[in-house]
Amino acid sequence: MGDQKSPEWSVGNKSFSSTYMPGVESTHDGLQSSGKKKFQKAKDSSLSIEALAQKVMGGDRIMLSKAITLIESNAKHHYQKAQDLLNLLLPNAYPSIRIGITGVPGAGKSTFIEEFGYSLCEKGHKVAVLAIDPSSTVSGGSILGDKTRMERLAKHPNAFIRPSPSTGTLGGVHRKTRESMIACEAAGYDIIIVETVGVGQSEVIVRGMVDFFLLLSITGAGDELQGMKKGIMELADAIVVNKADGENKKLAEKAKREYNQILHFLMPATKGWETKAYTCSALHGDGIQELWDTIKLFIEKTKNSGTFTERRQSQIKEWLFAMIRERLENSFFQHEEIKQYLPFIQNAVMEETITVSNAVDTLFQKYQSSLKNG
Ligand SMILES: Nc1nc2c(ncn2[C@@H]2O[C@H](COP(=O)(O)OP(=O)(O)OP(=O)(O)O)[C@@H](O)[C@H]2O)c(=O)[nH]1
Ligand SMILES: [Mg+2]
Repeated sequence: MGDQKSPEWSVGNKSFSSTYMPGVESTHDGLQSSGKKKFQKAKDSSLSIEALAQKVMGGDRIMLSKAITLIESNAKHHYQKAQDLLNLLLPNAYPSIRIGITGVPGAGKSTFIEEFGYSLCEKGHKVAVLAIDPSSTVSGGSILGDKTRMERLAKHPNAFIRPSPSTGTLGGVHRKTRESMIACEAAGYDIIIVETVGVGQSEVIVRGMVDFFLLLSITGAGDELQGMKKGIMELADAIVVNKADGENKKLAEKAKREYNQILHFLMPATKGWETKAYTCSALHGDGIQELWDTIKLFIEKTKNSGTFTERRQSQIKEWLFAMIRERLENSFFQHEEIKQYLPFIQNAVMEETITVSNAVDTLFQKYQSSLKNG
């Protein structure tokens, strides 16, 4: 299995968020290990978008992988194909439970997802794991990296694991993950787990695309760090202190109590749901069932109260507006006249010969008049 830093369809030399995982030996995740011409092969087989959609909806994991590769592609000519595909898949998306998991590097996310995902697969659920790692350019993130490939889960016939698409704009990664989620749901996956490293803005992005958000924590973080995490704590529907085993068990119980005390004063992330702290040992599988029971109760409660649907709708609305904003911004900054004119305006502002408001007015006049003319 030859690991590589970036698949062949990536643009330029952009490094990838993690080592690109060509897939387990059975290639059941659809990523072939030859390294080269992965997407090319899909094209060579001249599969139409309709046929690809049919295969995805039939639960073919290799085709689901190809579909996601198409969705993640940065190539312009893949964009329309991916949108055509998604239009076919969207009406057939299975009603799923979307769970986000975050935690600092080393908290045990991969170990937890492996254990949790495996137990759900054994119960007959179909579990898809997607990863977002926009922080990787800073931290060299290791989501689904060499160490932990969730091999046991990856081999389960009910599981599908997909590493992070690429670094790049948060908006881009966001779109790709949301659209990949739709593809997984159309393939019949009823539990979608989105993993992200708890650094930077990624938690907010993941919170905005899942029903239940879980913060995986470990002991020894100290009061100072807990204070820092207040923002993240307010996003979480459950805080799980992992590694509650051996000598660490007592400390984990203590951390749980402390978290519960803090949570008492925070705004809950979900209307009508009290966020609580739990302990677990992902390594030994302790506390995993309790957590699943908690998630099931959460889903039942929020579905009954209407909060579940409300949140999904507001998430989709936010996605729409985020994409509009992103497209407007690109349209403005990539506009030829703006590109030429901006450096001069910028200088003028810095030299304080014109005001910022004046500068913005001038730029927008140019932008809008060129839109009208052409
Ligand atoms: N004792 C104990 N160790 C654990 C537990 N869960 C994970 N670990 C260990 O903690 C280390 C990190 O676990 P990972 O699952 O790779 O953590 P991660 O959060 O995915 O880390 P990154 O991918 O680097 O962000 C590994 O050595 C695990 O074996 C647990 O419940 N108990
Ligand atoms: Mg990991």
